[in-house]
Amino acid sequence: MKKKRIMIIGARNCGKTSLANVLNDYRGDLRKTQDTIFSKNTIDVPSAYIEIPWMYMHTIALSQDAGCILLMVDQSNCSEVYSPGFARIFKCPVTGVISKCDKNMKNKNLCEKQLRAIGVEEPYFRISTKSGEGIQALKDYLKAWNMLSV
Ligand SMILES: Nc1nc2c(ncn2[C@@H]2O[C@H](COP(=O)(O)OP(=O)(O)OP(=O)(O)O)[C@@H](O)[C@H]2O)c(=O)[nH]1
Ligand SMILES: [Mg+2]
Repeated sequence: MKKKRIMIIGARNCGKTSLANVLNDYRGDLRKTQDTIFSKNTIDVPSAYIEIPWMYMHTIALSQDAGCILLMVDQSNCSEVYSPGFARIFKCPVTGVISKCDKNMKNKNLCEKQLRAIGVEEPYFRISTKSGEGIQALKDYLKAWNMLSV
């Protein structure tokens, strides 16, 4: 059976690859690419797939290889990028992640509101790959789903 990975979806620059690197225990440079990146534990989805609605079908197709989805909103830049109810198009479980929680604390409630509007249920994970906040809690949650090895 094909390995099911954690699919990471989010807007441009929201911190998808940084989070993927943490979940893959990769400590090298932050590589930039427009392509989908399949790694040990993750599928890093290009931001174009959610910014352009007709590309949603590619996201749905990719999600066949996902055991769960992390849907990210960026606390440092809360522009609305998802259509209402977006999270409900997937068959696998969707978890909300608020990235860059070390920045713009004033946007905390707005990020939570955005996740609710796109159909993601709590709990939400507030993380910072810079300070490390929330990373262990997210890893533990993913381990409990058997999406990360111990
Ligand atoms: N302050 C802060 N910066 C972060 C955090 N995570 C990532 N960054 C920075 O945000 C920028 C974008 O990070 P990436 O991980 O490349 O984001 P991405 O979503 O993969 O970007 P694209 O693939 O280009 O859409 C980089 O400069 C990172 O160092 C975070 O938790 N806090
Ligand atoms: Mg990236």
